[in-house]
Amino acid sequence: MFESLSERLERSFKILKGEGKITEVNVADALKDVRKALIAADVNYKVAKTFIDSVKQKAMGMNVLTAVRPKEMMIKVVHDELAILMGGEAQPINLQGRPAIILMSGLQGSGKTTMSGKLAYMLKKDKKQHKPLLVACDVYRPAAIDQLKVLGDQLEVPVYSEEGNKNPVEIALNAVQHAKAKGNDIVIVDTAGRLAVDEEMMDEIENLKKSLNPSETLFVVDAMTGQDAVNTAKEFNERIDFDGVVLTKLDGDTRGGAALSIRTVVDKPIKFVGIGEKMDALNVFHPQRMADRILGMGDVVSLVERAQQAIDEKEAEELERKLRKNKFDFEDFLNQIQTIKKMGNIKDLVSMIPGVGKAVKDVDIDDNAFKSVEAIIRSMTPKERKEPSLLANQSRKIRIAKGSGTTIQEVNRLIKQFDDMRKMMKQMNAMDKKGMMGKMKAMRQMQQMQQNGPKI
Ligand SMILES: Nc1nc2c(ncn2[C@@H]2O[C@H](COP(=O)(O)OP(=O)(O)OP(=O)(O)O)[C@@H](O)[C@H]2O)c(=O)[nH]1
Ligand SMILES: [Mg+2]
Repeated sequence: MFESLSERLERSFKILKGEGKITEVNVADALKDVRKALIAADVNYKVAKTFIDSVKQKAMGMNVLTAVRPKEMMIKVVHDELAILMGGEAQPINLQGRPAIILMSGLQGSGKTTMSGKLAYMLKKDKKQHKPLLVACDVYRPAAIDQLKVLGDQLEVPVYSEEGNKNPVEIALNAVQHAKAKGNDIVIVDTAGRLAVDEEMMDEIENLKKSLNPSETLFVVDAMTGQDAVNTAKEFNERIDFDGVVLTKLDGDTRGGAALSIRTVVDKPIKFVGIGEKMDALNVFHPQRMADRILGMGDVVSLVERAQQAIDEKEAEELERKLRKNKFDFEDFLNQIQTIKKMGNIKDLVSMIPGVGKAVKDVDIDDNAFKSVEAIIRSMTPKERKEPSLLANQSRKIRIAKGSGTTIQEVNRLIKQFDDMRKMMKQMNAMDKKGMMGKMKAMRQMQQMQQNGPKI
């Protein structure tokens, strides 16, 4: 599903390729596919429709900047609109009150207990040095109390529980008194979940909310449950009017479309996401990042922005001119390496390229890895750099290898790579004369070649 979504989006935006202006006709076609892709990513169909309508309105008649093609422009419009729909900015939790009370709610197995622990850990580590107290209000399963105690021990956070007491409201109120006495400034109340929404559970959580008057009531939901997550959120919200959503298990194979739907359907901010079982696997929710994830295109937007900053327009034009005439030489190669270096950490950069992110996660890319390539080029005479054909001469290669502290094999490999790249750039240039993405592809190719190339 991961791949099919990005591919589908790529395809839908491709329709716009070569169009000078965004018009109703080309946008309608592209957005039809985007809508399907959103639904495949678990976005509620009504939400997807409203979303598409607003993107269409924004995109229509927008004059396309000469530097950016309609396709790229559309990606940015869709991306920004997704982020806006999800709340734009990250929303903090409310910690007013002495103690501040955080009430956790949600279905069975959604991750309430785990998230309670994660929150306690985050707050304890915070520079304000909070002293949280965890409260076990799951009165149905003795194991639930033990689970929280184990977490508390591990985190060195106290856990309040009352064996035998079957009244969660009483336990919670007692816990608040206990916190006051012990100087705990935050009380995190973990509650019992049910397999599905039922009256008993709703009554219980409603009573807890009324009696405790928490500063923050969080609804915890498993992102893997897709559309069900939206329905559950709606039902909980109608009953307890929660303050924020926690989306757990985003480390799984889910696109996160539920985030967009929940935000739109219940109009409550998503505040945290859970990304694993460990206690530090908690992130503050960032709408921008979630938009990247839903689009599944890596961070195309910032990639384009960073590329635009680093590449001097004039330089780029000159490079294109040379490419057209097939005059790309080692001097230009060296310049390209400098440009890539200017754009920042190579691994970061490569991982932002759509479809590449996952692949390079475990690959070790050394930022210094260009060093030997640079050394080899710098050991060439200016004439050799301008006329790579001179390098067919064996004694020149031996001299360059010596000068750069490399071997003749490494020099040979670089020359071969350079030839391959020239061919590839020529082909690409024919396909894509002006686009920024074309240049990005060229750089990506260089980086891939570099990975296989001589190592220092
Ligand atoms: N991969 C992953 N697993 C998670 C995450 N959050 C929780 N889990 C796991 O999901 C399972 C259920 O989590 P709990 O925290 O016990 O869920 P709960 O809501 O307290 O469940 P009940 O107490 O039965 O209502 C556990 O195995 C957790 O380790 C997450 O962000 N990622
Ligand atoms: Mg639990």
